[in-house]
Amino acid sequence: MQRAAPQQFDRVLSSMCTKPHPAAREAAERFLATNPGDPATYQAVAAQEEDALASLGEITGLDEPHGYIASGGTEANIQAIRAARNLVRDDNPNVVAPESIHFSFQKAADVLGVELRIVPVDGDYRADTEAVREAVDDHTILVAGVAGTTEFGRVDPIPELTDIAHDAGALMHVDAAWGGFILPFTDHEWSFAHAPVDSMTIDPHKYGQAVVPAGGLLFRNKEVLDALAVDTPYLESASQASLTGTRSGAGVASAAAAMRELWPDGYRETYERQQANANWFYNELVARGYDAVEPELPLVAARLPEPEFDSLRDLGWRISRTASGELRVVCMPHVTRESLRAFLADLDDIARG
Ligand code: 0PR
Repeated sequence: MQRAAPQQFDRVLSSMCTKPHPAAREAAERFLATNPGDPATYQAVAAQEEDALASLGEITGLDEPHGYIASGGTEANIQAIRAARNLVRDDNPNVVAPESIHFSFQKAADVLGVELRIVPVDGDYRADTEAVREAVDDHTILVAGVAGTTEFGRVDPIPELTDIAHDAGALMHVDAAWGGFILPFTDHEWSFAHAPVDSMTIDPHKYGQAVVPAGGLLFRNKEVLDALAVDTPYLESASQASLTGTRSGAGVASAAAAMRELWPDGYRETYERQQANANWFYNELVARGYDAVEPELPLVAARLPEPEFDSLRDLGWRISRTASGELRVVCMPHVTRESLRAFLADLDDIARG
């Protein structure tokens, strides 16, 4: 029987997934048949999950982290809103978020029956705090900010947004699904250490270099996590807070292994290398006359004419565009300087005609 070729990563420039760390891959394989959804039966993987949560707590400045390893950022975001909804119990709840919010919020609003109030971003693609302040009201259950936006890699003013949320009696959620393993090495104010944020999404299967699926959901207070729990009468453990029932033990064990291996030095080195790659790539694009957005995190967006974009895709480059049409290049751990050079060489050939 012929086996399908595995993903070749050298031309993948738009994904937020990457090659897992070898230790993560090995741990995943060992835990393939375990189910952290039944921790009393699968005790070894339950211990791995504790370990992963402790690491996530260190990374995000949370001394006593409550939460779990989810299937990804989508589940984590849905669950953060669900927890707020269950806790606050408003008859007409709304969630306020900047337009840079990931599309998983649309799904969350739809499944949970809450109104999603999208507000504009400022000239630098960050949540406009005045617009957020105007949008919140007595029915706001949660305000969300993004720490590392999907399209431009921007960080919202999290401390200010947290004040606005709490003044309105709402919870504050930070979506650091992509940025969470990068931001500890920057000056940004994004974490539990910088503001009394209530919940956070931070995905080991993105910059954390775990295998898919491994998302992270964290809560400052146990009470908020408990708002998600349902009774599990025939299991030995009494309740379950996750959205899915059976979960991937491979994802959980790989997340724990990746963080044991890489936090903090490995992640710091990756960040420094990839930020340098992003800055270099940005300068190269600007030198060629392209209108590019200065990278704050390792993600470069630039205006590229449609024919160039299409030709690059035809050459096998895996690239994507923002909603407003810019090329997005996400400098994930697998993206090398060599590969960016090859991309620019192809772009130059195409532009020359
Ligand atoms: N929050 C943020 C800020 C994200 O960027 C994403 C995904 C999510 C939440 C949702 O995470 P999950 O996809 O784990 O549920 N951002 C990427 C995107 O939409 C996801 C992605 C990943 C897309 C790999 C393509 C790809 O090859 O662009």
